[in-house]
Amino acid sequence: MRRRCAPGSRDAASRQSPLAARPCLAPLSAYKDESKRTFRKATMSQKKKPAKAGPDENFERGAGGEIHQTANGAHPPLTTNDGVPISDDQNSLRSHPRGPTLLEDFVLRDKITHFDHERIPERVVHARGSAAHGYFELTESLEKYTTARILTEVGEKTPVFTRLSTVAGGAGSVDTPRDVRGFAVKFYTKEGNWDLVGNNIPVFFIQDAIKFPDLVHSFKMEPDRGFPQSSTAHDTFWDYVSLTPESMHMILWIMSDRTTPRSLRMIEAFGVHSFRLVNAKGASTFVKFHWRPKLGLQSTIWDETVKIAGADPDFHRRDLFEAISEGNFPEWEFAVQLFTEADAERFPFDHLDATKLIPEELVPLKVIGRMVLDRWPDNFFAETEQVAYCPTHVVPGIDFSNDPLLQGRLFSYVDTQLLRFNSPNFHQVPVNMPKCPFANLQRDGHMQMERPKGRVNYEPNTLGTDTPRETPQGFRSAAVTESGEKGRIRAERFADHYSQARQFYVSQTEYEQAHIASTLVFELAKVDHVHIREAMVGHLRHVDEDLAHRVAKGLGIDPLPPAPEAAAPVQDLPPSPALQIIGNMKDTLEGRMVGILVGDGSDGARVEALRRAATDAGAAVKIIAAHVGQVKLANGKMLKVDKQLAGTPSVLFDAVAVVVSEDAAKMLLKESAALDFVHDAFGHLKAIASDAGGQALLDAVHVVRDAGVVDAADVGAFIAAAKTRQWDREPSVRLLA
Ligand code: HDD
Repeated sequence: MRRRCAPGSRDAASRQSPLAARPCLAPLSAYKDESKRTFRKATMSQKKKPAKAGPDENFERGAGGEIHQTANGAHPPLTTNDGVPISDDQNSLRSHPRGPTLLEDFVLRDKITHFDHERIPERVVHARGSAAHGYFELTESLEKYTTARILTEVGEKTPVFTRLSTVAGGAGSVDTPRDVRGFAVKFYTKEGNWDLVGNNIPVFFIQDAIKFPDLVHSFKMEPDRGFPQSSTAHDTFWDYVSLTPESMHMILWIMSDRTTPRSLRMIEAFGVHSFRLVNAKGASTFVKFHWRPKLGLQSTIWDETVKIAGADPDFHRRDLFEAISEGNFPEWEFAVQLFTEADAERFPFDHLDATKLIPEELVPLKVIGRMVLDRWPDNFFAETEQVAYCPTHVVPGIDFSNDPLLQGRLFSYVDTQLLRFNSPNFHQVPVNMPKCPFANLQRDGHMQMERPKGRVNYEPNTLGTDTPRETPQGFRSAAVTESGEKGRIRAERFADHYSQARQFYVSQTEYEQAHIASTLVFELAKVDHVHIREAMVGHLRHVDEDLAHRVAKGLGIDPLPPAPEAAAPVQDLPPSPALQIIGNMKDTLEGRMVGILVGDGSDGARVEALRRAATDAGAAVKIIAAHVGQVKLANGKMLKVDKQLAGTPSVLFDAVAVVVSEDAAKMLLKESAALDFVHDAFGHLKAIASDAGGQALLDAVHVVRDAGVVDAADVGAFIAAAKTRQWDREPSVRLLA
């Protein structure tokens, strides 16, 4: 079992390297006792004796100068998938040193075949996602309404796995397109897994699942050209939407800054549909589920979002990873809206219609728990990619409503997992497996991992002494009386497509309304077909005449196109401030990021004061300079630099400070990244602190002092301004619709 090598193979490279003294014949003595060890044992010994970080001594040079790593006590032997030890993982088996590769090379084929099959089909929607482990803790019991233990056992911590995603882009797309964010939570309860598969928007585009494939086809990349990758700003989406008035409410939401979140830790999320809670007497109550971020809502401005996509395509994933790694665990309140059938009758809309929400002012939120994400997955593929959420996964005490969108989802998710895993055994993948005992008589199938014993695989039976049996505590559907005429009929009350879209718009602050109008102009301006733009403006006339005017002006449409006939009268519902982002923001630096731009000669005391104040207020602080390494401060001390300016624009921060000497400022005036740093921070309505050197940069890009542009010496003013965005500045930096 000795590896062959060419004669005289101690080449020049190996003579100069620390590996040079080693003979080229690999001393397979390293393996000599290993053949008796199982892989499992090797892994266990690895755990006991952690590997050193960085290269260890067990390296060999091969004939071609390539590096071989050999097994030792800490590193188990490399094997094929059948456990055969591998002596050479760098050279395929050749008929002679310069000859063809031999088909018999099972080591090569084992490795390449597995690699070729590394991917499973990506999710048709929500392909790009990031996930984390954590727990849910109940703080208030819903015992009156449900038997579900997860909603009745106060203080219990239930493990969860939560995946946050964009919808339209592929798995490798950027984190920050304008898009809905998926919010899927798998609760590993004592009574089985409960999957609550929601979004960061409380309503949906369509009322019936049968429309879903058309909706998705319209917003994904266009089939002939393969773009845009993850954007709705194209003809096919708006063509579909312009012919689907029921989507208008969701359109208003996606045109708002809800779809440009600052961080996944700062999004609100919703179960969307009405579900049912069922109590011990079998009585049911309707429920809507809500997640509210502890850090408050925070979004980015479109120009900022666009630049983040270039500066850091993994912006949200990195943010989540870093927050969890640093112990700043993201947290959400869990709240419910509870209402009866009789309450629902009085609503001015149908709660079974997923294009409608229940305003908090109508049915207040009751906070009953919290979710904390405190552990990043060990392996992205095994967990984040292979997690399989299905709205069908409910536990006793929770049941479905007749929402036709939900009813269709109940079929779709299991079906999609069967395609992704090519197996009905996807529940056996560890991330999908219940953490409570589970047993049934389903058997076999592709990639079966279990080894059931005995001859009885059916029930009822008399032969099995320990086979699983039905239980009175098992899941029971709510006993609901259904009657009516069968048919492909939509309930009449689903016909009101504009009232809640109007309510959403009039509930926003004037800044948010301007962003909605500008986003509509931006998106529709990317639509080539003028008739589609006009049709959209027509719909907007039902939402708000002023909004329609603003969008028409931005698109150069004059006169206003006629509004299409509305299927139901448009109601003037009372404004709901709970629908704002600005109203749900928190004046805080917690979970935020502050960047301090420095250079040689910076005032060290000033930098330190800013850093300490921002850290004390809960922010993470990064020191940025033209180069990484260190800068020499005015007091002669050295300061460690975290990030290089060219790769760290201000869009990555919530507030910035520029503390540079006047000499350093002269250099930075020639660096466009430095000018963009302050210019963008100003344009994105962020707080800026500067000293005299920093002021030179501000002057160069015509930044004028306002409440958010402060002297670096006034640390208190900087921290106060950094906790929010300077909305009043916006009209001076941007022409909004
Ligand atoms: Fe869906 C994935 C959320 C309507 C069909 N959906 C998926 C994910 C989320 C949502 C968060 C990603 C889960 C993950 O991280 O793995 N979907 C929603 C919400 C909807 C909704 C909130 C409306 C209220 N979805 C919806 C309909 C259908 C689907 C109407 C089909 C009839 N959704 C799917 C799917 C996906 C999916 C094709 C793709 C990957 C997957 O399921 O696991 O089955």
